[in-house]
Amino acid sequence: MRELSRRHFVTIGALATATGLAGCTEDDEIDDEELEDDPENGVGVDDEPADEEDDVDDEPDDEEEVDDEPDDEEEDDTDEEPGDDAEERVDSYLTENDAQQYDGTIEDHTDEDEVVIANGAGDEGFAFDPVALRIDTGTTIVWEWTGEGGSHNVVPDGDTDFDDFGDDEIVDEEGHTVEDTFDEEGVGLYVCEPHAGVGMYGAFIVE
Ligand SMILES: [Cu+2]
Repeated sequence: MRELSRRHFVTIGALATATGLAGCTEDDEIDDEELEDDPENGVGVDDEPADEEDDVDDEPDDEEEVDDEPDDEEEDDTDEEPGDDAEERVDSYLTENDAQQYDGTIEDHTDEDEVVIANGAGDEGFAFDPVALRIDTGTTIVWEWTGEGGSHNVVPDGDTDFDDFGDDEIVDEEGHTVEDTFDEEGVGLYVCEPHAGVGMYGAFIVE
């Protein structure tokens, strides 16, 4: 008990002394200024928050840059979203329109300079084949008339990303072709207008 009491008094005495010095002497004011102006303390404290802010600012920027780079699409999970979205758009378009020949498969025709889509395929000639496919940018799609199913055309439709391909001229001649080269990524959706009622739709992804 005695020791505790002594410590108690000592502490109070020290506080009282310190308070008195701080409030009444120039020496303590100088000490405070020195602490504030101390290069190590002052600069260090100021720099750390600044660095943290920079880091926080940089990270979102880096992520955005990664998202914008097509090259990283295969590696970055966040970049798979556009591809998934494209597949969903193709799938929903062909499913909602009951597209003939479509079984959920999007044929992979990447790494091909030219792809031929039969116009007038299927048992009755009311289908495109392949009905859904993916190609690379720079690939040429050739729609080739089979001569089956009567007269057809190829017309951009729905929320297609490309609206300037195909030909709305209605033709029944076997061997007739219409071709377009796609240099930008996106989703192409199209219909044969005379046979829209029987599900003559097609779609492709340019990636
Ligand atoms: Cu047709």
